[in-house]
Amino acid sequence: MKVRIVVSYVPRYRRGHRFHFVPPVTGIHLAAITPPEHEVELFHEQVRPVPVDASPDVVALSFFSGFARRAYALADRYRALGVRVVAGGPHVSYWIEEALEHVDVVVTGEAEAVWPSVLRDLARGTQRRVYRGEPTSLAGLPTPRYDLLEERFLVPRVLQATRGCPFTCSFCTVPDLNPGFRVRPIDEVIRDIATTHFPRFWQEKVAWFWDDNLLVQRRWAKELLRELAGLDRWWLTQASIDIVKDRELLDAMERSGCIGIFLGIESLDEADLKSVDKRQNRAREYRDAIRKLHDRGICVMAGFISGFDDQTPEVIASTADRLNEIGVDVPFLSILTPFRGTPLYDEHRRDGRILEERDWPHYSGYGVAFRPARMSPEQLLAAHRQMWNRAFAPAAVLERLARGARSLSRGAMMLSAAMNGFYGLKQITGNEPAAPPLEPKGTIRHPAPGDAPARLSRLGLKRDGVGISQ
Ligand code: B12
Ligand code: SF4
Repeated sequence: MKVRIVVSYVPRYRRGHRFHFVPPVTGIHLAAITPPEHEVELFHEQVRPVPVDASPDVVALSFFSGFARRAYALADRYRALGVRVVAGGPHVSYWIEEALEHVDVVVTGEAEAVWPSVLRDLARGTQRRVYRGEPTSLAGLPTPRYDLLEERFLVPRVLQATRGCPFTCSFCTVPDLNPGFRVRPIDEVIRDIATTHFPRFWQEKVAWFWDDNLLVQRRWAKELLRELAGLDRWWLTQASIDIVKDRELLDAMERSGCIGIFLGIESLDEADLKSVDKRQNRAREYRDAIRKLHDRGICVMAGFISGFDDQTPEVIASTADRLNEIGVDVPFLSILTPFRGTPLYDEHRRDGRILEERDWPHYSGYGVAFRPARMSPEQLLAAHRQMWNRAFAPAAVLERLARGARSLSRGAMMLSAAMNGFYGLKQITGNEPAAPPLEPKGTIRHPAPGDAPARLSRLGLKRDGVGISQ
């Protein structure tokens, strides 16, 4: 069969992006695990329009909640042409019934164990409507199909080396979606990084791990870093802030070419962190933690969330200055979003705080889909935009770059300059995060409170307070 994989996307800025740094790993991974008897093509809607024609036998759609309406519209058009559509990913894993109104087959959870049989059944015309992908071992996974990537992605070597996270932040679907913590065999990760795939030197040089929390298992991580050190690469990933307690790990990160770490800092206030069960963070230790990474020349990218219950519009706007004070090199500023599959969703649903009239575009990370405690949804949106504009104003960007020039390694400085330049340019040209449209909207049928069976319990797993156990 001819399988067209489509990764849906909706621009989240008023005038979209001109540059596209990094692709998702989802599409190239799904293409790699597609059995060879099928012909695969791949489209990232982020960088080029997706053709809607009847040439593929099957369209495989992947999307986040914020892009669901767009993906469904695409699915409807393909189905009108008689093309069968399969959907997977973090949205449909929790919204099966909704997705089945637009697609033929839904794959929930992780695809590895079921994808070949989904395709086999489709080829025979005996497909089921729902396949439940359970977490499996990460050993033996193929190298992502980098050859299928569009050239417009500047840093194409993305990969995943681990899955899952031992923490339980209440706004995050990872503990439920990817339970436990699993690692790939190190030689297979190194194979994916060591092999030559790309035409430009920096594309060979940089490896971007799209992991949930790469460095959790310290022994495995240190061994991986030892191997990486021999490759003369630069690498980046997401990690939890507790890594700074392990000096040996930090040194190994520096030696192995780490140029950037994304930390989910989320808030500068302890009460906010406590309210979302972010127990690994200590606001008073941020400055010191960031200094330890700077001492090794590593660029600190940090996620901040607006919309915690204790926050006021003033607190949110002032965060823009406070994040520079603690030393963050590149801020990523989003709005709290109650995704189904998280404890936050269940709480907000129970307390009647979900804004049911707000459709999926409000779940893109830059919209407000719930009733904040101490301000209106409109005030939260406005405060977030104010913070974003302050954080990427020329003075704030220059302050970060000047500090970076003193503390960051060459690769880390290039990363910081590229990211700050990218967002700074958006700020001065008024290309800020777009406000999601209030109309037209679809209908989200939220389940009755308490009627949101978490994947975790279906899998016979439970949260034990520090992580996930059987
Ligand atoms: C890497 C990552 C990013 C990267 C890359 C984004 C991208 N487009 O891929 C960055 C940092 C840019 C990012 C940004 C955002 N992210 Co993000 N991200 C992740 C993360 C940590 C890993 C995703 C990943 O690549 N995994 C590895 C690949 C191989 O696995 P996978 O994508 O899950 O795909 C597997 C299955 O889902 C399934 N599958 C997926 N699609 C399909 C399709 C078909 C047809 C089939 C059969 C199977 C299938 O099979 C795959 C193999 O098992 C996840 C957490 C997680 N564990 O899912 C969050 C996550 C996906 N992100 C999330 C969010 C909310 C965002 C943001 C909106 C955050 C924000 N506030 O701005 C933005 C959106 C930006 C954008 N442009 O898309 C949410 C999505 C929740 C939801 N219901 O939508 C997640 C789940 C984290 C969370 N908060 O819970 N993110
Ligand atoms: S540390 Fe990050 S990946 Fe882990 S549960 Fe919290 S937000 Fe999710």
